Amino acid sequence: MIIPTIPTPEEVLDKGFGRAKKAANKVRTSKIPRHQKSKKIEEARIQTACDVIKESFTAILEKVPKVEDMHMFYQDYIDVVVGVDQLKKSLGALNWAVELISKLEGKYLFKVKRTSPENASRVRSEAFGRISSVVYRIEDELNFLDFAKAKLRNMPSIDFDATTAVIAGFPNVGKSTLLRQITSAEPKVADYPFTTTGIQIGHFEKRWQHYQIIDTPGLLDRPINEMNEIELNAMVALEHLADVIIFIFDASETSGYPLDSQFRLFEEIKQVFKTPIFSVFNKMDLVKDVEYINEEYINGYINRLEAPLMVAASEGKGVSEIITKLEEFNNEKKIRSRADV
Ligand SMILES: Nc1nc2c(ncn2[C@@H]2O[C@H](COP(=O)(O)OP(=O)(O)OP(=O)(O)O)[C@@H](O)[C@H]2O)c(=O)[nH]1
Ligand SMILES: [Mg+2]
Repeated sequence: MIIPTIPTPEEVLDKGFGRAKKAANKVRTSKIPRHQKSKKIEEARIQTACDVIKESFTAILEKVPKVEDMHMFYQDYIDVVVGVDQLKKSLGALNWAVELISKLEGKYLFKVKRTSPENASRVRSEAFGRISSVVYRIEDELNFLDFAKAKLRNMPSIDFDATTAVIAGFPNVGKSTLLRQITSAEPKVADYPFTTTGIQIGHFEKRWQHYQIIDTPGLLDRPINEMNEIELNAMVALEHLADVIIFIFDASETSGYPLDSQFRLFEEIKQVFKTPIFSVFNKMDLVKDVEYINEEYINGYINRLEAPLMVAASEGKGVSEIITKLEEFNNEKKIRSRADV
């Protein structure tokens, strides 16, 4: 999401009061009769300062896209990353400042008109004091918007027309490795959990059909209300983007998580999202090295699943079978949607 540059209160006021000074100089050198000048100068200063400051805020308000008009994925994404309520509250504060400054502008321009030429500068100084305090009142909100700008700068750009598979599973099971194998995306791969903290997207095309593969952060088998921001990013992608979920098990358990826990997460995801799931047993190359993980042990899990695929993602083994399965899924999806029409 593109949030424009957010100024500090000092920057807003410097700009407003600086431009006001220039406007005053213009009046000072103009041909207005001398006895009217001091009032005209102060009027120009108040008017210009207010206009410039209001414009700083309205420009931001106009540029920030409306969250409620965005796709639900982005709404939830923004909510997880910065909080939609807090974002709206901050924009609301900018609006509040604009309205209050408009009121002060009217009030003090009227005061200058009614006061004596000698008193005009004192009235203007009072106006500037009030304006400054309004701008400082929204300092926290400006800080928050600046933080939101940085956090939302790299919001993932989703292709909502492509057939989308979301890769999910425990941390460290090889999700990003698989994304690298299927697409030309290059997410970071490392031998520790939570390497991936955001959403990574890769694309590929097969028979004129566009596929989008989304790699997500690892999930643990714990309730949603105990999940951290990293895990919630994965949940948001699963909820709003997945036509199909590719659930990766680490069959070797070398990532440190027992198959039992991984299976519980699988069941949970299946229940919560009601989206078709492919189950994939990864790191099969390591299975033979682990003493107790024998055929019988793995079969205990495999028998409970619908035709899981056996792969070794880091070696590229079994990856083409995943792609074929995606193609088949896509063809069925097309047939189903034709039947719906
Ligand atoms: N031996 C073997 N190692 C693998 C395989 N797939 C992935 N790995 C390794 O497992 C580790 C984790 O891989 P990642 O792709 O980063 O795992 P991830 O699921 O994306 O991890 P997070 O992003 O932390 O959730 C890396 O050291 C990979 O090289 C495989 O099939 N066989
Ligand atoms: Mg990863």
